[in-house]
Amino acid sequence: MAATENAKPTPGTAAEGMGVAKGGWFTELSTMWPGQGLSLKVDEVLFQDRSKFQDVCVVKSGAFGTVLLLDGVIQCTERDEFSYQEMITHLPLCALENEATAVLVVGGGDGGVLREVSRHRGVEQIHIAEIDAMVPEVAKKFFPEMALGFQDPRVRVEITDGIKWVEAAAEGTYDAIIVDSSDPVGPAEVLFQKPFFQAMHRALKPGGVICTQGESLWLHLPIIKELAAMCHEVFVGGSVSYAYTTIPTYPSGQIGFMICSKANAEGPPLDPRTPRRPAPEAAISGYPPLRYYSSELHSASFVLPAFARKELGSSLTL
Ligand code: SPD
Repeated sequence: MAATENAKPTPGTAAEGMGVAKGGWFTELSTMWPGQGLSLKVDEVLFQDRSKFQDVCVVKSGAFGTVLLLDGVIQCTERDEFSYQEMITHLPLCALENEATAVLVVGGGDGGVLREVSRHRGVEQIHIAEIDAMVPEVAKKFFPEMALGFQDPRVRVEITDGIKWVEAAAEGTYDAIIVDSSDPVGPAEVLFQKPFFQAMHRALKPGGVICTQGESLWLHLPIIKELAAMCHEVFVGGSVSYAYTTIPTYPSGQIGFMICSKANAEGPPLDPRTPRRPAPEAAISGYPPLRYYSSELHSASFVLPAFARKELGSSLTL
């Protein structure tokens, strides 16, 4: 037997999780949630390859349908993706004082956030900056209901580094920037750092809003605390807030969003807790209905449990 066949992957890494998939079960292991791991029974591995940036894998699970894994971490499943994609999109877009016309999605290569942005009929330009060309290709093939957004003629796809795209954008280009990233290990690490947030702040119109993947209150409070403090420094005169959604296949069944708005000389900072318009169009031909977001849930999603409010309160403006 070759030495490599005996070699065990390092415990707690993506490689270990993928090894388990071969035995019929996949367990999602990561140093970001040590000592725990969601397990899914895998009926079939539909796709597995290494892109320039990461391991890309699609499996079929009886419990959650088709599942996209990047570096062994669950990005979305057919059964519950709508919770995350609807909330990360409609929280910022329905909160804006004036309806958005120009929206940027950073990451989001699976197309789910694009699908949700495209429900907003007033948006004229939807840009997406995704670093990994393999992700949209795989999404179009294995997640047709999620990749619907790519068909919208308002969408311009750029396979590029999101930071470079944002840095190159003219000041005040976007009404909203949605950062649909993976976790801050690997290619997405820079998307949680101050230079990127400063660049987003610059690229926003006055009164504009960002909404970024903000990890789990149960697992990542120190990371979120640091992120909120950094946002407080960057979005001076604007607002910094945090909301969350429930989703069974993300670690601890919950994921949050950092929502910050840029100061607006014409009025007080945006309070994103109050939706300014009704939920977007749900009945678009060929689209699934809205299945999670509602105006009531919008406001409720900003109400944090006491332990989280205690830790984050000094950095959040709302
Ligand atoms: N722990 C995984 C967090 C993944 C967040 N991004 C998912 C991309 C879905 N469009």
